[in-house]
Amino acid sequence: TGNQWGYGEEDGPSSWYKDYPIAEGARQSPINIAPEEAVYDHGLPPISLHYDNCTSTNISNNGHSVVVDRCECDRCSSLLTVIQGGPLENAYRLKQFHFHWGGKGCHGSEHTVAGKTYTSELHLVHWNAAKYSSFAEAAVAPDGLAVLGVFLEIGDERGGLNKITDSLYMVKFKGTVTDFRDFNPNCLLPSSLKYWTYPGSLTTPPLYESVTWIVLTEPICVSEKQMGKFRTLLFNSEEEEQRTRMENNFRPPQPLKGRTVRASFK
Ligand code: 1SD
Ligand code: ZN
Repeated sequence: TGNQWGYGEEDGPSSWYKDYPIAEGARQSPINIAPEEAVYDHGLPPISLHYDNCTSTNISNNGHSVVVDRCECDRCSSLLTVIQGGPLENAYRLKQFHFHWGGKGCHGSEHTVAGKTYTSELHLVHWNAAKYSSFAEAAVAPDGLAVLGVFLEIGDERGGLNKITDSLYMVKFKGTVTDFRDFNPNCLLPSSLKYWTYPGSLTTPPLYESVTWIVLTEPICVSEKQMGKFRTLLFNSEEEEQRTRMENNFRPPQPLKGRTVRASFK
């Protein structure tokens, strides 16, 4: 029954531990970030991001979120699309990005800041291709993944997001996928790259404790209309009779268990 997890009453985050006992592990994500308790680390370099326009990517509905996947062919993999610096020992390659969001209102993020939730959270998932030979191998290693988290809040429209929201009608159902070309995730980043970092996990089953989290402090603005388009997606496949809007696909904050959150800024 390993694939039966979701965000509903029966199969939601509070029941994940039954199939995935690591849900109660020592470095689970997300967390509430308490800015007062974060430790400024003057030895933390800035992060640097090099994202190119990957020509062949696709966008899909995996039944839990909408995901933009990069092509893994040699040509695309040779392009330098990486995050480096900050807490990372080497360059981590971008694999995919996806979002978590709420229903109407201002909850939906996974990480919270001093208890504050945001409307949505973007995750750019990278893997340590310098050390591991595949994403799957990296995903189970303590230093295998680096996920960059960006908060979204309601305000002016974010032009760069339209290319994504305009494609969502194509991936309304779970299991659907369509081409998504020439998109550069740079257009979804805030101007400041100030961040918090801590050791954590995937926020969805299998909840592997393999993620170095890098959460940007500055949110980006998106319009209510743009967020509304995410909520037209469905958790269900076309064959299923049930139709449940894809929303509230976030895991709530998990216990810190003695971990230190470091800040790149004073
Ligand atoms: O939710 C994603 C999940 O879709 C998958 O991409 C996984 C990586 O294989 O990462 C999680 S998350 O921890 O980035 N939320
Ligand atoms: Zn995520």
